Amino acid sequence: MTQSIVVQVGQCGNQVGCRFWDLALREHAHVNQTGVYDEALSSFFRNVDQRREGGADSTGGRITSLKARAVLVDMEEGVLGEILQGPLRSLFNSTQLISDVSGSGNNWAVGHHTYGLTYREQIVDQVRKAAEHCDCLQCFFLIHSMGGGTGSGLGTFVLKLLEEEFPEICRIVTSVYPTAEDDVITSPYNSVLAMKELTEHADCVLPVDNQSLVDIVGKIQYMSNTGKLGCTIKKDCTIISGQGGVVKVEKPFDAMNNIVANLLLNITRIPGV
Ligand SMILES: Nc1nc2c(ncn2[C@@H]2O[C@H](COP(=O)(O)OP(=O)(O)OP(=O)(O)O)[C@@H](O)[C@H]2O)c(=O)[nH]1
Ligand SMILES: [Mg+2]
Repeated sequence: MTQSIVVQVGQCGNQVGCRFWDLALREHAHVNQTGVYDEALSSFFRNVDQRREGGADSTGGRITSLKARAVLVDMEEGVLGEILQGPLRSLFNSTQLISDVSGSGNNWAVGHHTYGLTYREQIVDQVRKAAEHCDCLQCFFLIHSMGGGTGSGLGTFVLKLLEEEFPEICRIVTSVYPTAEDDVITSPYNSVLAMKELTEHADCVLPVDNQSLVDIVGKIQYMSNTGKLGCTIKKDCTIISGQGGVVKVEKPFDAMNNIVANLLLNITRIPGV
C-alpha cells in the first residue's frame, strides 16, 4: 500500500488543507465504522500508539491516535495557531508546523527567497520525518494560493525542494488562483512568478479558480434556498460546507474550500472503497 504526504503552505493552503483532513476523516468514518486502522486510512494518516511513539503503524489493528501525514507551513502565526487550538488539533504534532510571525506581505520574493532560505533546513527535516514514517511514499500533495506571498513564493520554493530531495516522488500541486477583484494588489504578479516554477517543477497541477468557487457556492446556496437541492446535490453530501463536520461555525472560505477538498478526495479515492 502506498502513502502520500500533504504539504500545505500559507493561509489558503492551510485552510484548504484543514477542510481536506476533516472531509477525509468523515468519509472514512462513513464507509468504515469498525474503528480499524485500514489501508485506506494509512495512505494519509499514521496510527500512533502513544506508548511506543516511533513504532511501525501496521494496518488491521484498532485506531489509537491518528496523525496526518502532513507538514504545515505559514509565515504568519494566525492560521496555524487556530489549527493547534481547533477541533483537528490532535491530528498534528506541533513539530509538524513551521511558522514565522509577520508573513510575506503578499510578496512572492519574500516568500521564495527570504523565507525559503531561512526555513529550508527545517522544512526538509519535517518532510523527511514524515517520509520516514511511510512504507512506500508515492506522492506529495502541495496546497497553496497563487496570490499570497507565502503561498506563491514559499510554496513554489518548497516544490523545488521536494524535487531536489525526493526526485522519484510524484508532486501534485493544488494551486488556488485569485479572482479579478482580489484584494491582494500583487496577486497577479505573484501568480505569474509562481506559474513559471509550477511549469518547471510540478508533475501535475490542479488549478483552482477562486471566481469559479464563488460561483459554485452561489449556485448551491441558490438551490438550497429555493428547495431545489436534491436533484443534483444531495442534502447530506460533503460538498455542502461543514454539515456534519467538525466545523460548527463556518468561516468565510469554508464553503469554497470544501469544494477543493472534495476534488482532492475524489482523485485520491481508492477504487472499491
Ligand atoms: N479558496 C481560498 N482562497 C483563499 C483562502 N485564503 C486566502 N485565499 C486567497 O489567497 C490569496 C491570498 O493568499 P494567502 O494564502 O492568504 O496568502 P499567504 O500565502 O498566507 O501569504 P502572505 O499572507 O503574503 O504571507 C488571495 O487570492 C485570497 O483570495 C482560502 O482559505 N481559500
Ligand atoms: Mg498569510
